[in-house]
Amino acid sequence: MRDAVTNLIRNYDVSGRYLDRNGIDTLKAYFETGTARVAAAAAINSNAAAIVKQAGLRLFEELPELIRPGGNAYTTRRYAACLRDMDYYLRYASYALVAGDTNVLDERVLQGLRETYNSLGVPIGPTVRGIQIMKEIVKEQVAAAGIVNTAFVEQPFDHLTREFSEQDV
Ligand SMILES: CCC1=C(C)/C(=C/C2=NC(=C\c3[nH]c(/C=C4\NC(=O)[C@H](C)[C@H]4CC)c(C)c3CCC(=O)O)/C(CCC(=O)O)=C2C)NC1=O
Repeated sequence: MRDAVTNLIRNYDVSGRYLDRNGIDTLKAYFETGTARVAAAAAINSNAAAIVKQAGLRLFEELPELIRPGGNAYTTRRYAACLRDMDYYLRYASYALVAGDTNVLDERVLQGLRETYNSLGVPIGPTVRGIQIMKEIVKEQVAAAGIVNTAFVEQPFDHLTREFSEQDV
């Protein structure tokens, strides 16, 4: 698992270089957004259950067939599994926000997930939609916490959906 700093150092160490202008600029950008990253993680932490619940409601309102007989989230057990998955995405996204790096998502979330979903018939498109809905809700929460520029919040959610979608053969 890597964060923005260890990732940068690793890249320079591989070629035995001191940190040059690019490296320093990358570090500066990371530290300058540090307080906002931590505040975003705090906002997610104190609203996590509500964010997941709200995102689930919006998703099932948009795609009601998911919770009808024959839908993948039909039955209480699968409905709960779906919200639990959303909670995983949210929690790991909060880690990635603090780390300033999406590596934690690759290692802990995305690895083998597509295969699992395919074998269980969990539809990827609606899952991606659910992740995007969570992104919107989190951006609202982070803005409500007084953070002006919320663009960085999009990164982990977009990484999850991009990776999920790209591996689609
Ligand atoms: C931390 C990393 C991690 C992830 C991400 C993870 C996901 C994950 N989701 C699963 C199931 C599932 N995932 C869903 C999710 C959904 N169904 C839908 O229709 C919606 C679109 C969607 C919710 C947005 C459902 C319904 C199941 C149960 C499927 C079944 O058992 O038939 C399973 C199969 C085993 C189980 O049920 O626990 C895994 C491994 N597990 C992990 O350890």
